[in-house]
Amino acid sequence: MTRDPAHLLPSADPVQLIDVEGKRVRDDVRIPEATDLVRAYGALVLGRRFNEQAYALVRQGRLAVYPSSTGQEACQIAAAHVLDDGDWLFPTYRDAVAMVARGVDPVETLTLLRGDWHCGYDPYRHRVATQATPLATQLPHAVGVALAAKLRSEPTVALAMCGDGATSEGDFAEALNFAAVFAVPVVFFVQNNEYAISVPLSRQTAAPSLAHRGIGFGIPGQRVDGNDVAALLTVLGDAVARARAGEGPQLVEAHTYRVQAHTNADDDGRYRSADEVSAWAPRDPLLRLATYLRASGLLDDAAQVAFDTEAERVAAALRASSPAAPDPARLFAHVFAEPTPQLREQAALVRDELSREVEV
Ligand SMILES: Cc1ncc(C[n+]2csc(CCOP(=O)(O)OP(=O)(O)O)c2C)c(N)n1
Repeated sequence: MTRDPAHLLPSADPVQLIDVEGKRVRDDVRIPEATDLVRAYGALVLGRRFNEQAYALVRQGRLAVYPSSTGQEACQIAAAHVLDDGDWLFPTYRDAVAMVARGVDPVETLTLLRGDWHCGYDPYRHRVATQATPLATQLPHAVGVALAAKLRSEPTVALAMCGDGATSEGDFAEALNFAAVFAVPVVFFVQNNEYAISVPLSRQTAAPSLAHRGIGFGIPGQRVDGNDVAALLTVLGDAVARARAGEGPQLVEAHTYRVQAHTNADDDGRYRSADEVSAWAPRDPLLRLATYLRASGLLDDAAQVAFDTEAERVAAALRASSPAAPDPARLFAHVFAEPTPQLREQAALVRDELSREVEV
């Protein structure tokens, strides 16, 4: 084993292949095939519409909460598109669009965010783990799946998503260390969107970048422009290929920005300026890919209409769905085989509370 850390060092700047004006840069790095870029663009259009519709459902009181990935859709699409069918995706609460891009039914995707006690879909069908709300807890789970794949000599890669704030959790350090020591095929994909609710990145780390944090674990780090889906497909795709080839865990940090508030329950005006937010508008992931594809003759009005129509079909399906309201009493049903006295007491309190509710 080499002790020279040079090969673990991330690039000084995030890798970018299509700049904010939609122009190709960096001839030395492979750009994805045209068909992959067009497919990614269609998924971006759908992802943006999904985010808008889910946010609207919250305002109508039909969804409990929605942590939007508006502005981060390139990360979402790339995370899904770089995986093979047999791989596993481990998403967080913010990664509904990645799950949809992986094939999970859009209506089922929102089950957790409606406040139900289950995730709403079969995790084994599309190999998408349940969305993790406790920060970073999905990372050791992904390492476990990757270790199992290695022990069984299966070609499976686990891709685990997390935010910049989650990198301060103990689970992040434990997952990276275990993964590196046992050289398992896992890719840790950090969407650095600059904020953990109101806490800025400067309060999470003093490292040169989050990708640099891999060095201490013996994991190579990569930095990529998180609003450039072409760069993401290449960098993340290469990381998945290396993990699959037996080169051990990989850490990829995507530099992006959370354009909307943390959730509908957050007032972001209290901790950041409107100018800071609007400065990210020209870096929008859809805008620059559309400009690039149009200039390259890969996207015309007819193709755009087809993508928009598909996005509207999914938005209409979300609006039309009216799943039964979750029964709060079921919250207690699957915690332990034998409920503890405390749980029984809490369940009784909820039952009592519900019995007092009067129709208005
Ligand atoms: C273990 C744990 N501690 C605290 C929280 C409360 N919490 C929810 S989201 C969040 C911020 C996470 O920020 P980040 O990891 O950057 O992801 P982002 O929300 O920006 O996608 C916090 C502190 C939680 N869900 N889990």
